[in-house]
Amino acid sequence: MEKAREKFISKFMSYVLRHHPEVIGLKVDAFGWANVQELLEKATADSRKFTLEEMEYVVANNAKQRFGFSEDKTKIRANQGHSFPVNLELELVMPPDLLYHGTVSKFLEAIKDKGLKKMDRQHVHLSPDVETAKAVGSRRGKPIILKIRAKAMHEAGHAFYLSANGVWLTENVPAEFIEF
Ligand code: HQG
Repeated sequence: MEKAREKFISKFMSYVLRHHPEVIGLKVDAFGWANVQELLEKATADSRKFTLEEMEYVVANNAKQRFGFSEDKTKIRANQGHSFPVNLELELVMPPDLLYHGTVSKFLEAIKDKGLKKMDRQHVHLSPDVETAKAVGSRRGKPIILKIRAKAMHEAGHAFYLSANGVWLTENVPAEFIEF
């Protein structure tokens, strides 16, 4: 598939499955699942027609593994990144000693003051390695990498989850656990 086409489908699916299913009248259940046929039909009605084969290609080849099918492949959902409340049936997992967060300098003062907040999402997103955190921060400018003392947070009672695509999620990161 052409890269531009893949990106268009991935962006569209991210938008409706994570943020605004209502803009195309798509139903998403409490677990984040949408019916595959309904998504294809509603996308077509919105002049954004793509095929099941194209959807399958995007799900399989997405670099960040943003989407997943249900076992019987009748349903699809985003693996993380939602802005509306959704039960992803995430398992509590013990984090490694350190995790990383990529951000930009203009947020540093607020982060030093209030810690990392989930902002418009359902969790704070943390990366398992510096490279990934750099890529996340670069979306907004020159990346600044914060080291998160994840194990110490866990010992202090903070819950950590690992999404199906390898993103570490937690409710908030108090500033005392951040190395600036
Ligand atoms: C910042 C992408 C001020 C935070 C990526 C970040 C990731 C604060 C921004 C995923 C703050 C929120 C998530 C505070 C945090 N004051 N700013 N107290 N606490 N911030 O996009 O982590 O392509 O919601 O540093 O690759 O950047 O969508 O979070 O800059 O995995 O699949 O507020 O999104 O994945 O931004 O990115 P976001 P994020 P996808």
